Amino acid sequence: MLGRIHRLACVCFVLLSPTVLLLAQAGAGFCPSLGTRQEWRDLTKGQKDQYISAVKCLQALPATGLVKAARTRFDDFQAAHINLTDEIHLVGQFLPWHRRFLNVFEETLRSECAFKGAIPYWDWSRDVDVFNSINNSPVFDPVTGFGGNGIYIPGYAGPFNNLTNLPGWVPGTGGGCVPTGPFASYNLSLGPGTIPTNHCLTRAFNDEYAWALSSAQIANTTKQPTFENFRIELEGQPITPTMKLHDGGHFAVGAEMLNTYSSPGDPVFYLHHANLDRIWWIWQQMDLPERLFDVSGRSSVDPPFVNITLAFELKMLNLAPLVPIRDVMDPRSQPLCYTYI
Ligand SMILES: [Cu+2]
Repeated sequence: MLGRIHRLACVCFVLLSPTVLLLAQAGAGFCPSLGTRQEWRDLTKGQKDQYISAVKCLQALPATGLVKAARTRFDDFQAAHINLTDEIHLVGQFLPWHRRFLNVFEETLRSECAFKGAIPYWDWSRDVDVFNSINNSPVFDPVTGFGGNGIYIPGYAGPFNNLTNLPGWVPGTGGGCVPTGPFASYNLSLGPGTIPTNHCLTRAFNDEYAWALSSAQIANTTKQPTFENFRIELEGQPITPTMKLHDGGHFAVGAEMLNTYSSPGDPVFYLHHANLDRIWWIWQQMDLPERLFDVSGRSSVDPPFVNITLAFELKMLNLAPLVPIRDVMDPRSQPLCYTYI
């Protein structure tokens, strides 16, 4: 019945709203219901437990063989990201690819781990606007969150000891294994970078980068007039001279999260990227007729590249079938079917 009302409402809106007309033109699939993605601290204790349990379930299921060194289904996702890293960052498909990646992760939590909810997001601005720090974030609560900082290693400069080369580098506070929370005992098999090693989950909180995650920085991002300006402003270095929302989050958490290739080894990766995806959706909704299907940007970092279009296909390797960017432009349509509150 609900579906029918929705469908009827759509028929009316086709006459009235250019947005729905665009949807109709794209042939976007109708969603019987929408998942609700919420900020971590707005979840109930029960919802938090359910999400953590589902991720732990994925970490207990065997890998499907994309990469030999991957041990679990959770590692399969990290493996796909590692293998595709050079094709999906600093390019036009950066946001669409990560939107689809989270969608497949969310669907896998549901289909293989009986998860009933949606991926939560981490709105860092709620931490840094108040504390200028991510240290006290409920996301990193040792009991109801993802565990906290890594154990302090004096002089820590990353797994390859090369972070001191980065512009504006200041030493972080942790660097070692995360001793608290639900992932303290998880044994990662992939990373750092493209190297497979057995290691614990590491973090190195760095509040020197907290400023990059403020609501003022979000506003700087959402005020961009075109997708081209928006995606560059959001993704950050090395295309921009200073840190932006995407790299700011990776730097502020540090260690596992700081590695472009292997960062999905930290379960917080998915919450960080859900927030970036939410900000993209906020930006789209500010002018839906213009922005719902607005994509652009080079297709690869190195030439020869083309300008991506809606027909550009997003690879998920053995995680999921190829889909064109067109199919991930509207979170309210198949295969995505979610909304943010
Ligand atoms: Cu990525």
